[in-house]
Amino acid sequence: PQVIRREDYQAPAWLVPDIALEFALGLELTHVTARLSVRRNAEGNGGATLRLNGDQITPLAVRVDGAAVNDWRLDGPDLLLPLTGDAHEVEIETQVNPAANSQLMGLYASHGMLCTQCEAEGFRRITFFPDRPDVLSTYRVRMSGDKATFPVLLSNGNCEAQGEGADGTHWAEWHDPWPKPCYLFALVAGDLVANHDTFTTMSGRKVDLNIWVRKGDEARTSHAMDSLKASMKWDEEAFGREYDLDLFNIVAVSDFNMGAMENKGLNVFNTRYVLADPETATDADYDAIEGVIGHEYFHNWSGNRVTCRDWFQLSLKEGFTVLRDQLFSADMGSPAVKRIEDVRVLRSAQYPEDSGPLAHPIRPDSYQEISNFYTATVYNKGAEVIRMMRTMAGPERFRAGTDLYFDRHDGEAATCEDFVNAIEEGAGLDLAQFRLWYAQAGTPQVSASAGHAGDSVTLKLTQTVPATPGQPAKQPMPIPLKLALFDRETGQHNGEELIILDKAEQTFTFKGYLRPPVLSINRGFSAPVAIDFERPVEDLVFLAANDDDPFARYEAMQSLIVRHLIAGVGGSLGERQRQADRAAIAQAFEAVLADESLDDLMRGELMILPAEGYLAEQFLVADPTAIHAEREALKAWLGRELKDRLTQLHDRVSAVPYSRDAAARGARKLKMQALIYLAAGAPEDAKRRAIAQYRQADNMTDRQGAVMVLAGLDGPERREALADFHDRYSGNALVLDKWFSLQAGSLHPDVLDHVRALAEHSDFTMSNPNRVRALYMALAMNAQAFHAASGEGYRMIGDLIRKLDPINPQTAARFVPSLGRWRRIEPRRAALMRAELERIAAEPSLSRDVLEQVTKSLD
Ligand code: HT7
Ligand code: ZN
Repeated sequence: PQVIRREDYQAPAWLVPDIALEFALGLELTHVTARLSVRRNAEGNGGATLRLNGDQITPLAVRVDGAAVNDWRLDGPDLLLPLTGDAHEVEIETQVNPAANSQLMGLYASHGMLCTQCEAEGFRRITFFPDRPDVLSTYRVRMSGDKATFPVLLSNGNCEAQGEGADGTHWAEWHDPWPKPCYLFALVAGDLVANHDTFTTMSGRKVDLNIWVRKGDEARTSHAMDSLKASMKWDEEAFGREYDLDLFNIVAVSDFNMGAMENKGLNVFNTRYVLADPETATDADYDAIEGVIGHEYFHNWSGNRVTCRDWFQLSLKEGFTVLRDQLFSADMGSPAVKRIEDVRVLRSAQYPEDSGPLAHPIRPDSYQEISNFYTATVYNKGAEVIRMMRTMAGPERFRAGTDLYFDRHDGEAATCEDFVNAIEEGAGLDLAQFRLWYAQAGTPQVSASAGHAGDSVTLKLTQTVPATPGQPAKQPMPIPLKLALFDRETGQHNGEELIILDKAEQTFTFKGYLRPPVLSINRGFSAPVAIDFERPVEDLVFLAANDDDPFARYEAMQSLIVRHLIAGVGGSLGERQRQADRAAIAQAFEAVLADESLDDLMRGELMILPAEGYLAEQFLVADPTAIHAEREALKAWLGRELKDRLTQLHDRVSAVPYSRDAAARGARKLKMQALIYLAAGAPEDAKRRAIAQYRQADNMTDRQGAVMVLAGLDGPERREALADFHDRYSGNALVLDKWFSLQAGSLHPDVLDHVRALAEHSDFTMSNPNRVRALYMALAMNAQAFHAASGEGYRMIGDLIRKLDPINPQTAARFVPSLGRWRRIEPRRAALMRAELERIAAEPSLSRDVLEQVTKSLD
């Protein structure tokens, strides 16, 4: 397989300042004419031949400066065209069958509409073009099609003309004044209706906003519209960024490989991140919609106005935009809860990448298939790396840095190095050593030990960055750690400090402490590192009850539980210690339940047990069944021990009426947490409560929570609730996805049988990525079922990958990492996982996507 390397970058030999596209639209046959004005690039060093990328297309006709030519040739999927001068008009005709496009890349049909997905390399499936992000063009698009099938015709920019054609057709012409790479091109044609609104920008320009959906869905777009307007305003205030067109369109599509796409002026969204009402969307769904709408909107500057030079720079736009959407969501709701949620995602999705066979730096050095690099590392760790710069500079100086970055690179295709340079200059930081964060993979491990003598505290810190594939030895990186030293009697500290650990080993001294203080370190999760700090249980109980940094409080609670579970799984926990640990954990829970200074959203957060995946990360070689059993045992013990408190809690929060305000959302979160513990410790009681909650539910958060609990328990109530849930929402694809996920992710011992039956259900289809993920991602993340000793869970995921690969390779490849972690799993299961990977590798014609992930996982 061909390996693309970052160090091989060469400027494009030819530029394409303008392109005119003409589409004669049809669901089964769309004819495309592309007119490219091409100009030799003075900075490129290519020859006279123009290379245009293609993928599964053939040219029907090629013309240069108006005359048909036949001296072109195909080089694999690409078209090579010899040119004599420095500037030409190149015209190429192609045709595609959108209905047959099951990969959902390029131009495809979804429920009778046509839409495009061009990032990263989908444009080459529509027409021949230099499909690379550093070739920027202005686009004119004319499309025509049957008016009854495609009453709405959309593309980027502004609609400049439209009219009627012959035989019931109509047409529209769109022009986007902003030069853009082809990955930001979009076209949508279909029978859609819009929720329309307007936004007035900070300079007083009125922007028309439309959210386009299928008829009947328009009533479920108001939260998305509110989120869009809030995003536009926030980006003006927080980053000084104003929207730059008179129109902003969003289209919701039910067949989509990812969450959404930031095409210029025409964002295309997975319906999942647009449609919501209280009856069908949970509070988590509402939050996700706000976050993704913000994310795509913020790309208008971080991604579109300043784009990437090449795909190795992906984190330039994605890491930065994730940080921007995280800051936005924090400002819209609870910053403390948002930070905890973001860290939970990082630990459960990114840490395993960093410690597995697919580990890569946030700016990778090579790839075979770029779609495999839309990862939690590039996105979420990328955001953490930029957040560290913000922490070191402070928000104002960081803003000066981003202002400089946007000013300096507006209209350009930039690099991560350009970004760091701008922050360095604008914020006044020295980031020479910090650049290692872009180059080195792996989660740094920091060990801490503290000593006390006289009035001095000495904190000794060491750091190591683990070896990762292709990177056996690492250098120390600058790690900004926020800390505070608490007086254990007064419960106060003298103010937060920021220290930078930038050597392999360093000692920091703090004076003025007559008693040994309690150390709160990595407050706010100021650095994406793992901290190992041996300390007495009492200190963790103290911080869990007293720390004024909400993240640190959560972290203390988690550490208390993590160390107990690790000892339990490792077999080093005597009965006396088990009882003592449990008492300390129960005491911390009691404190959380009783603390009136906490709001319920935060209280709910503090009650969530560490995820099994995160616990598995703590072991070099993990036994997932033992981790699951130990975690469930603690949950059940807490459910029994705190039964009265939990039932009171469930009663209190059940009385809070539905609303979208923070208090009511907090109440629903606690309702769920109370039920989870009761289901483990007092199942009969939990079952009664869940049934009542299901019957009384006037919103999806409560209803889904109740079904989730019932789905894990045995008995007729389980069957009845699931049947009712299915029938009630039989026409709603997004809720049916929940129905599949709830069963595949449940605690029920027969999950594998359930998944097997669900795969045969008439509502299941391999052609819709949401449905595939709903069933199989939930299974792959359900440790108890996925890691069944028989290996059946592995077999089911392996079978899925092999069956899905010819249909949708991108989605299939996303399942490989679950099997790829075999080296970190106990030997018997590891052998079964590896065997499954080998079975996939033996398939005769694997996609590049799956092949890359499988071979790297077996290496
Ligand atoms: N920038 C978008 C990435 C994306 C994508 C990538 C590969 C294949 C399909 C895709 N759909 C969207 C999404 C984002 O991060 O904003
Ligand atoms: Zn993005």
